[in-house]
Amino acid sequence: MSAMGSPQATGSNSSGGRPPAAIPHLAIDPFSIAFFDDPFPAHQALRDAGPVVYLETWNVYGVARYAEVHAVLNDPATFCSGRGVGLSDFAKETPWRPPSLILEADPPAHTRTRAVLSKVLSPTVMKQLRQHFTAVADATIDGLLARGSFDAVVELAEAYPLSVFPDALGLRPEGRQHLLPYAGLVFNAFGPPNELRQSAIARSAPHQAYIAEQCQRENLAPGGFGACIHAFADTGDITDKEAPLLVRSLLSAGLDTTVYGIGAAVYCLARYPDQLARLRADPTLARNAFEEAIRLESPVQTFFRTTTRAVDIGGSEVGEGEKVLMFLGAANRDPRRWAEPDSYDVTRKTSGHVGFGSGIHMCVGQLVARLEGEAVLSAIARKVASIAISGPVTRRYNNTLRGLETLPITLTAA
Ligand code: 8QM
Repeated sequence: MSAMGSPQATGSNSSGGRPPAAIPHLAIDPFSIAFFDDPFPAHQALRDAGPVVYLETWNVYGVARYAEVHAVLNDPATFCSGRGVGLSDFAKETPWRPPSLILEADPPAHTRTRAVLSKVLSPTVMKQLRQHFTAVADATIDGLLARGSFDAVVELAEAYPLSVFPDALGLRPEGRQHLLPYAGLVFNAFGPPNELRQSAIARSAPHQAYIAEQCQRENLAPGGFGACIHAFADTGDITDKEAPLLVRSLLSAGLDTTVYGIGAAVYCLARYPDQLARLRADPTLARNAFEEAIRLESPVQTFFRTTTRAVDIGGSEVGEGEKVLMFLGAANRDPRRWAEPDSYDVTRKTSGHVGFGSGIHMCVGQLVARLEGEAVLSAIARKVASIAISGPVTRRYNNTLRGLETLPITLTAA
């Protein structure tokens, strides 16, 4: 890595005249159950091995330090998305579904679709949703306080986004049971052809059929995100063919991510009662408390890029057409960047975390995610006195998403 922290084109001076450094080869499989169960020692090994590593299990490069992850995210011309952001290289393999017009696209095509989704999910639109999202969060927490003990994954982390996001999108009520399985499939499919990916794809047909149908204009209620996307086909910003695929992006990325984000935040508050106390003392910390949970747990753990040319990373050359795995979760806990990286601190300066990515592809739905997270944590701050873990916590395994299968908790009212 150069002093400026940005990957350099190879050629003269690319490594200051020094010979290229050997790239450490590691046997770590970041898509194995053992890794998912406890990724943190492996994250440290990946960061400490060097600025770039080679992962022998899948024949890809990896970056796990904050500086390199940030640099790769912010050089989309060298580290492209158009060949896929999973392990599969779309230049060599047929994608499992038609590529996303935003996630798996590069400028200039990406710039146009991104502009449309930015307008659909703009601050103005969030203002219109805030009152409803807040009221539903308050009612959800009131209902859970009345129950006392429940599974926070199903009854809160899944229930709340399911009660606001599909309606905001304009989906009909029937068939919504396909939404979470479809998203689980999308995130497993970014991974290698392991059991998680292969079994998800094998079971995918009914979920894919449901999603394709709901993306059609006639199935999206007026005033929702979906209808709003289709309206941009009338103004010529996108074509009639592109609109359904952009709706598909919201159905792929808009629900499970916030489920895992809210789950992460509740899990943090349950494990750090002192931080719940600080949040209760100042409920305006809700938005930052959610952001800090995104940093600490990094619901989206990894993404790939593909090199468009030979490039110097940290003094080592990586050739053209190579997959580079970015460990967002490891970067978000890199002690080179963060003080007390493994602690949950609701007053931490979280800006610069890469849990939503960084650069031109940074989460286009981040305002919706933050609105949901803030609404839930604000309701907890105002209404909940304590959160106790009251049963066995189990992990859910996914090639890209980090989160829990079950989180039994008991709430007491303020
Ligand atoms: C992940 O389909 C898509 O456009 C899409 C799918 C998944 C994501 C983003 C976009 C990053 C949240």
